[in-house]
Amino acid sequence: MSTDEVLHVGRPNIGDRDALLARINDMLDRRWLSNNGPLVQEFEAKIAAILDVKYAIAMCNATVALEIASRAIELQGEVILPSYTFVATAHALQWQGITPVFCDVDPQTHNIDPACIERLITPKTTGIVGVHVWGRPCDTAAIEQIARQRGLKVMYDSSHAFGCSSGGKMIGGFGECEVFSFHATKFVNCFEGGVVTTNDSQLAEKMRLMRNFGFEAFDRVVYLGVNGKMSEISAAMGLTNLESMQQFVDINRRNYLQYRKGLTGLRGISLIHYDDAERNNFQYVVIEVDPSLCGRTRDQIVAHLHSRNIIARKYFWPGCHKMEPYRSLQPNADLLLPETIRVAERVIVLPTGQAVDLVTVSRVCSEIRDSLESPL
Ligand code: T4K
Repeated sequence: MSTDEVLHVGRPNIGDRDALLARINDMLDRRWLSNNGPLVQEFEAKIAAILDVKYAIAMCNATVALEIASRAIELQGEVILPSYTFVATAHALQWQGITPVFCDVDPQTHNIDPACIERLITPKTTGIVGVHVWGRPCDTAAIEQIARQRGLKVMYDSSHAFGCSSGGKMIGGFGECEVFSFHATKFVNCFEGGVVTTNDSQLAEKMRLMRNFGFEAFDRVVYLGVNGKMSEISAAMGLTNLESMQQFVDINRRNYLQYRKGLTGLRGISLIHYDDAERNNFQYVVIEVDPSLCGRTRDQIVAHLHSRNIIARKYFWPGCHKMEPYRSLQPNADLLLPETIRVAERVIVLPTGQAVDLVTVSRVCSEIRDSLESPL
């Protein structure tokens, strides 16, 4: 890749084009473009098999899937979630009148800290939404134990965690349900798409109805519903990408290992670790900057990279609690989120995926080294 070309985080992986185009041709011949078509059903069956869950319900994106899932499990009042997540996790709750209550994270894992959950529980709390940030699993055992003791519902935003495991079990079967994103930037994508997984047949049926306006049959509506359906062309892309899923993981892992080599020895720069005992998708290459050790702030390094056309990202700075409407509604949330603030000020997400080769990874690493060595 030339240094003039802009290098983004989140360039989509593209599977076998001929297979995709063949599926699209068949779809056009069938004249069945949406509304639970055969490609969506095939995609759902494949996701359920990969994740070893009974039910997978495909939706138009993960944000709408989170909204439908949280309504289906009857979350209301206050719900505890991390502030250190993409803002969609909080918006999905707030959008339907639920108050997101922001919980601090464990600085080692970047995931919601179960030790901080209990002190946020009030009589209005109805549930907990864990987020498997970067695909690294939440402490599901601790979260679900708190939930059981306090009579709360649990669901997971597993947008980052497709193909990842927790304690050897695929993420997808924890809590009441889990929500995956298949957005263009995810390592398996449907252009836009989301899937909710669950082992609860009644919940699955309820969500199927809710994603289709609540229609149970022609002219018969049994729930308040919305249009959350996945289109056939999205499922065509998803099915095609699933066929290359292992190849995408291998590329991500190869890039991750090359980053590890290239960043070794850089004081104050640490690459987050993925547990070799688990299945990982390696779709996020995440470094943490310790300014006291490397003499540069995270923002100085990001500015250097951007000046070199490497559009590294500061996910999930500044934390949901600092974004509207939460910033105005909960101006003192900061006080309970010291680790969130620290992590959000240190993280840089680097480019990876099929569009990034080893030479490019080495270039990004040497630009990071230059940013530490160049005069301020
Ligand atoms: N929960 C969590 C924990 C999530 O991370 C997300 C999404 C959701 C929920 C919601 O899932 P969805 O409703 O989207 O299914 C991006 C993605 O848009 C977002 O899906 C993702 N998380 C988040 C982590 O990253 P932004 O605001 O950074 O998007 P944007 O437009 O800056 O795109 C990122 C980069 O990707 C661009 O710099 C260029 C590149 N790109 C993007 C697209 C769409 C391409 O090269 N080609 C493309 O087609 O949020």
